[in-house]
Amino acid sequence: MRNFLIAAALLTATPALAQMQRDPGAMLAGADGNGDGMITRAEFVQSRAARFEKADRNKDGALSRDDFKRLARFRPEAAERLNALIDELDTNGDGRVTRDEMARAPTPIFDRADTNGDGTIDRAELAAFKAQAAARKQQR
Ligand SMILES: [Ca+2]
Ligand SMILES: [Ca+2]
Ligand SMILES: [Ca+2]
Repeated sequence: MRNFLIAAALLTATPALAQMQRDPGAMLAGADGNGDGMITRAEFVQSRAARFEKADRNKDGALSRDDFKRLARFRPEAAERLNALIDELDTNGDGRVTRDEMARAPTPIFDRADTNGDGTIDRAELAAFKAQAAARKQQR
């Protein structure tokens, strides 16, 4: 659960990513790279890597505190969560999360949607996940 919260925090890194966080169902649907209506784990990780490229503001191939300097000025609490995420995913402790470390990171949203655990989110699972997300939104 903690990983899920931290991953969600990462999605707020940029406005485009924040939009995805508000609608994880749309985010999953957007991860369907080959457009066959099903999302494989590989497609999900690939889509996450694309978001990683966007968050890597200084384009040095890793996420670090340097990438969130501007954010830290306007939304210090968001930057704080991102820094916590870096600490969590930074497995070798150099203060940077590389593409490799990101690729190996847990996939809590994917795992939640893939209810039968076969490594693919099929149309029914995606529909169920979206319905769940919508129901949660109404409860708030
Ligand atoms: Ca697909
Ligand atoms: Ca960077
Ligand atoms: Ca499945």
